[in-house]
Amino acid sequence: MKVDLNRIIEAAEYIQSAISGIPKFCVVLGSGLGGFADNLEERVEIPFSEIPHFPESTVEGHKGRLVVGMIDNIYIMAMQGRFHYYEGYSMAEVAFPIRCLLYLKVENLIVTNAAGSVDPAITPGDIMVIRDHIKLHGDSPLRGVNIDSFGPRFNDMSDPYPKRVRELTCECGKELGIELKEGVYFYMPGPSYETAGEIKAINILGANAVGMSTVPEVIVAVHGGMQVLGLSCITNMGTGMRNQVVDHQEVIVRGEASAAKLMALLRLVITRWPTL
Ligand code: 6GU
Repeated sequence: MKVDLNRIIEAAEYIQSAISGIPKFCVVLGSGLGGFADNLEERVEIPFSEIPHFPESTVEGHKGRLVVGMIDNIYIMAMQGRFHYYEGYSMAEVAFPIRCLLYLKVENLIVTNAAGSVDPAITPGDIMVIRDHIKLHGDSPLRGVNIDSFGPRFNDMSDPYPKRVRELTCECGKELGIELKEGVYFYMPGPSYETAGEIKAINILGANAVGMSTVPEVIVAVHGGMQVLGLSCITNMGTGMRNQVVDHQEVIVRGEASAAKLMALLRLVITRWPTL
């Protein structure tokens, strides 16, 4: 599917017609983290399949719907499931939901994911606040005709995960007794997990964790001026960092295990955000 402004508008208007008002946040929930949306009050659920032009999520552990509702009296949207490049979608399709959020004027984006560690100091069960990302893969969700109403052709990426948001998150972590790591997320298109050589290279290049999501969405969000927070649930060590292979089932189970921590953190971050 070609992503153009008309399709974005049609999808966004459908979403708008199904909800009441504009959510203050969208939280994108990664593998094993979908449970967060079940805690929303006065929930409205919109399956991706109902939304015009929305791709459909195909991975195990991803539900494929938008959930809108209240958390501590704040109106938010959660994306249960997301799209990945390895499913065969273009980068622009992967980021299509974020374009819809921009059109709806949702101002804040929290992206979560399951990621592998390439840093011995970051271990399974840790939550890593994303300080920055690296994407050397040549494709971009912004490739093609620029939609000037969202942002400039050559957009700034000097501060995609603003420091004030990261600091707020770390304060919330301290208050909850949740230890947070901070680091750089390296994007890999997948679907294969990395070789041991790739994991070593990714570490040398300055990253702390690696995963197959988040960055396409963040690029589009930053292009459109959203304020972004990225959180990685570390589910496993990268290939070659221990004598066990990376297994998708483990990624799902570990994601669920750190989900409780992440949900408590998300909730507090969302309620504290207004004071930014
Ligand atoms: Cl080790 N690599 C990638 N690319 N994605 C992951 C992962 C590793 N662990 C969880 N997701």
